[in-house]
Amino acid sequence: MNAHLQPQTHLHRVELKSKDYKNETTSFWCAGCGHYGVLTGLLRALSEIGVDPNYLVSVSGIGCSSRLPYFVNSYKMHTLHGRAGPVATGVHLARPDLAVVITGGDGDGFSIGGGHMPHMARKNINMTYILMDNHVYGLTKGQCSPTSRTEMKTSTTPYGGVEIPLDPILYMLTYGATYVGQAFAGNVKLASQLIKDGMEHKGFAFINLLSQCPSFNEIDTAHAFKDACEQVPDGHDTSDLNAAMCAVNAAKQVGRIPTGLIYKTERPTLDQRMAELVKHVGGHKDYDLRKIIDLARP
Ligand SMILES: Cc1ncc(C[n+]2csc(CCOP(=O)(O)OP(=O)(O)O)c2C)c(N)n1
Repeated sequence: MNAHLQPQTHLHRVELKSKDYKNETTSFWCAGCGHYGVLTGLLRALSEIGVDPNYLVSVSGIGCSSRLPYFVNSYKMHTLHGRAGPVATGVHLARPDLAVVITGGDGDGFSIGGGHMPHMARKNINMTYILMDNHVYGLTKGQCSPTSRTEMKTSTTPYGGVEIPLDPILYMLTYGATYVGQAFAGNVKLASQLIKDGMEHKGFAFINLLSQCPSFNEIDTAHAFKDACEQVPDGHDTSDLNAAMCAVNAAKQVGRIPTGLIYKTERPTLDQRMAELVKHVGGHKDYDLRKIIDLARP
């Protein structure tokens, strides 16, 4: 097996400042957008880890949030709406020695891309997913998203919503993500800490960053997010799945948003399991494609 096809055991590291991870493209979100906080947090985390940009791939779908890779000094793939996950999975399986970071919005991840989310988590694919959760479709000018609060009036829900919002944290806990954290995007210190730990974690790391949209979400302002966010209590056992779910539910019941590291566990990753399987069957097999096609013929 080529060296670069070996499962990733460590990140390739260099010593760089966070500004070195910012490329020359000017970031072009609206003034006051929370996505700037996510970008700053990511750049800081990359510098603290010292990720080598030559071994870093940022992948996104479509949305304001999905523009983030444009601004990062890394390899990047700006893919189809909702399809960052499968593309990133392909990158990771082809080159497990690369660090793969997905960034995208709540619409991209949980509407059109919703079918992919549980599978990245349950397969424990060794990549980091940063959800830039502004509770609205920003790029297309303010439609309701799966994380929109019911009372929020949008262009598609002018009288308020008729559904309860999806909770990305409970969702990821349910489907087996092995690292789950949440922060307000304006809390760059916490956001970068979670991203750093998530990228160093071996497995699927999901980080929900609550990011205000000053143009199309009037209720979840920076102040509202900041006020509602509450660090999980001291002594919270981050290795206990039930405790994690209870902590989230308890906070939600009193209108709070739990932040910090919510859950972390170790489980074999997809690339580890695939490597074990290949070893078990005695190495990669050469298949005669013609025979397989013939077998599939009616
Ligand atoms: C197949 C397809 N359907 C719909 C769209 C239109 N579209 C582009 S971005 C977007 C939603 C973006 O919202 P979100 O992912 O929450 O990101 P934000 O812009 O809020 O950061 C939609 C519906 C599209 N580009 N492609």
